[in-house]
Order: sequence, then C-alpha cells, then structure tokens
Amino acid sequence: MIELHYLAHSRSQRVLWFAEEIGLEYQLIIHQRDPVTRLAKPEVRDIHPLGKLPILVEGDLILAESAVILEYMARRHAPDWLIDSTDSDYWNFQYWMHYAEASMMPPLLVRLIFSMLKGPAIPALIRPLTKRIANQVDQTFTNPQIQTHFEFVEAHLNQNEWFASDQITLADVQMLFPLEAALAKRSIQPEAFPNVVSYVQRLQARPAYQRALSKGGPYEFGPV
Ligand SMILES: N[C@@H](CCC(=O)N[C@@H](CS)C(=O)NCC(=O)O)C(=O)O
Repeated sequence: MIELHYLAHSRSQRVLWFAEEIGLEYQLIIHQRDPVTRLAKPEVRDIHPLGKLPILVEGDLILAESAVILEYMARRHAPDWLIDSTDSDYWNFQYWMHYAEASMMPPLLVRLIFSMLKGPAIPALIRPLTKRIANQVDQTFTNPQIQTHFEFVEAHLNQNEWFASDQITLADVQMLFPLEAALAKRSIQPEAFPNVVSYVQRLQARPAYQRALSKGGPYEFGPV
C-alpha cells in the first residue's frame, strides 16, 4: 500500500487532493511543523535525506518532489490525467508541470522569507533595520517578479479553462498551490487577477479537494 507522508500547511495538499481525485488506496501519515521554526521535524530525514514533504513510499520506492509523486500516481492508477507525448498539448503540459515549482514558487518563497525579517522572530532592537531591508527587497525585486508571473498566468487563464489542455490534467493539480498560496498570503491583490481567483475557487470547490482538506487537517493556504 502507498504511504503518503504529508506536512501540515504545505504543498503536500496537492498530492493528497490528487489521491482523492483518483480514489487511490493509501495510508496517510501526517507530519506537523515545528511550532517555532515552521520546518518539518528532523525525523523526516530518516525517510528522505532532505526532510522535505510530500514523500511517497511504496515498498522499496521512496519518492520526493510533488510533480514526480503526482506523475507516479497518475501513470500507475489514472493515466487520463497525463498527456501523451504524441499529443500536441504535451509540451504545454510539461511546461506547466515544471513552471509551478521551478519558476513560480521561488519569488513567493523569497517574499515569505523576507517577511520573517519584519516579524517577532527578529529582536526588537534591530527589527526597524531588517524591516527596511525586507521592504526594499520586496519593492525592487520580489513584488515586480510576482506581478509578472501573475499577469502571465492571468492572461493564460483568460484564454484557457485549464492549464495544459481542454480538460483538467495533472498540470492543474501542480499549478494550484502557488496560486492559492499567493492569494492566502496576500502576495497579490486578488482584484487584479479575477481569472486566477475564479480558477482557484473552482478547484477548491471540487469534492476531492474538500475531502483532502478534511483528511489533512487545517490548511492555511486553503479557501478563505
Ligand atoms: N519542490 C518540492 C518542495 C518540497 C518542499 O519544500 N516542501 C516544504 C513544504 S511546502 C517542506 O517540506 N518544508 C519543511 C522544511 O523545509 O523543513 C516539491 O514540490 O515537493
């Protein structure tokens, strides 16, 4: 039986959601974040050396990286969520599968890290200085980057119902997390991206997504 190792309040949600979409049989193992550092607990490194989640374990196979885990699940149990390499949408599909983590997540992560420089984790005495630095990085680098990515995705969703094809595919499962994370953390102004907002709401309303929420527990990036 497949073991799904899930980290609370994380990208693991997309893997659990997909497992529910395809009616996979799996055992869910929920890992909580360290309340102070927000990192996964060190024992996750006993499963995979990086200690990042999600992780799928089946027999001797240990897989990390959500895109790879999703593809493994689809290839074995739900190939209709993939696009065949002979199909004209194939490279489009590949593009969005990679784009989510390789291009869209990094500026969102930079913003998250710099927001910590403005918060209580920084000693009060030096916080005005770290806050100034963080605001400067946000203004000159991070916010314009995020804006560019969201304008790009907004334009795509203005023309297309789904990311890679005329029906939902794994690319939509992979793409939802950066979009919902940016909305939940107010990294973007929702009013400026109506197609992104309605796309996210459409996916979050799916029964399988809702089942995943109730199985995975509280999710700070979910529907507001
Ligand atoms: N590119 C990886 C990223 C994995 C990752 O960074 N996971 C985060 C959760 S969103 C994590 O485990 N964070 C806890 C930690 O770094 O200790 C994927 O898509 O699975």
